[in-house]
Amino acid sequence: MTRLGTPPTPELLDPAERLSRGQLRELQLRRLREMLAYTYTNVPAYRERFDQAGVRPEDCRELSDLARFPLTGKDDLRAQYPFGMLAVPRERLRRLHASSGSTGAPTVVGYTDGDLDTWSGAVARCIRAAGGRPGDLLHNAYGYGLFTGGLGLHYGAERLGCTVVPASGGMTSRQVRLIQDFRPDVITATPSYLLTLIDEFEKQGLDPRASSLRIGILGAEPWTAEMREEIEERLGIHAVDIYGLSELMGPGVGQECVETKDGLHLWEDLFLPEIVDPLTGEVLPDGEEGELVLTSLVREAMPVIRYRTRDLTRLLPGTARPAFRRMGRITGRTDDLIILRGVNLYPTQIEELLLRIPVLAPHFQLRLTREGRLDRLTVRVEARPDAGREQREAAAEALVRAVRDGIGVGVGVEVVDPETLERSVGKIRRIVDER
Ligand code: DLL
Repeated sequence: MTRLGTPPTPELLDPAERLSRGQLRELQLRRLREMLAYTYTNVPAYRERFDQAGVRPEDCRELSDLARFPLTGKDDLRAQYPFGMLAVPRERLRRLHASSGSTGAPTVVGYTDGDLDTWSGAVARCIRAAGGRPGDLLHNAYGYGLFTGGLGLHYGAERLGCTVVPASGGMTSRQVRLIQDFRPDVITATPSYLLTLIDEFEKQGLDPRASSLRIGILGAEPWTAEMREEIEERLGIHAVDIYGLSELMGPGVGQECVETKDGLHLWEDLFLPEIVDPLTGEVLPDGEEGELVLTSLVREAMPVIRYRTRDLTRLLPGTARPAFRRMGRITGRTDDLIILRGVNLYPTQIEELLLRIPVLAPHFQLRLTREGRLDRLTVRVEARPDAGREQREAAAEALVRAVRDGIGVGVGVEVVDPETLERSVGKIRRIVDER
């Protein structure tokens, strides 16, 4: 494994990263109370919702009082499309981003100068926690555009003092060339796109492990510990997880520290996390798995109170940054839940199982079909390049067994030739629903 950067000395950290847990909680309460009042005054849609629920900003006297306020869903934001959630006049926005809108009206996110500043600061903090340092060369392969990944990482890296290569997603063979020629230290990409890049290195006859890269900052989609191992092994880097969502800002809500690699520290001076039961909305204690709900604590253009992320995880105590709680790896999104003959399963569970079978490559798709009244799931997965027919058959059987024993449901497995499944250039779509 490549050398691990030394942990940042205290003077390298942001003032907020040096707070004690007690000081951080005081800061959170002050900011939360201000944020509730600001939102109530400036966003009519929130004022109505608070009034309907019979709560006023001044009812929040301690952090746990937040549970009295209504939850906000994606539909609440969509209902205000495009600018109804803004707390400032449109002229004060410096930038707009939007979610893809593949499942309805897109959600629009606006940023003031102040918001862009907060965002760059948060992302700079992430890159540093991942082991990046001023002066590093950073190859940014997140997509540029309305998606927050490209520009979010870009300005955060500049803020930290890195040299940024704004590669964006796609044109993969050229990206390999740029990496060979510019010799970056850090790469930022979705894990699925980084795999595409690693494959391209090999296709060009290059050894990915011989590249200059030391660190990968990977996120925007669910990935497993097994996928981390695959990427670290093949590229010879430290791969760490970054989390965020456009509704709250973009990338930079949470980051895994390279020295511990034990889940993502949430920057709780900027975002207040809660975990709720996805069905009842009831707040769950730390350690229990449920849906992550986030409240912005520092935001001008578009404050969000108790936003339901649909992401499933749990809250854990801080480690490398002791004051900040961590969240476990996201196990899945409630939207990606597959219910197969009564059994719940997420694509990450399949990823975990198939990567333990050496003949299978980390490229897979889950195809849902219906036969009569029965739903059927077929895992289409590529074989590793050198696998023979018998090995493939044995691997398919092994995966069927692993899913039956591990998840408790029968699936079909089709092991396909290398390079037959569509490659990711950004966020990968694992589920193909043909029902
Ligand atoms: O994906 C922001 C981002 C860009 C994060 C680059 C990290 C790196 P959205 O397009 O709004 O924003 O999608 C947000 O992506 O609710 C999760 O479901 C998923 N997601 C993001 N990061 C992770 C992660 C960006 N590390 C949605 N692990 C979120 C698992 C993630 N899922």
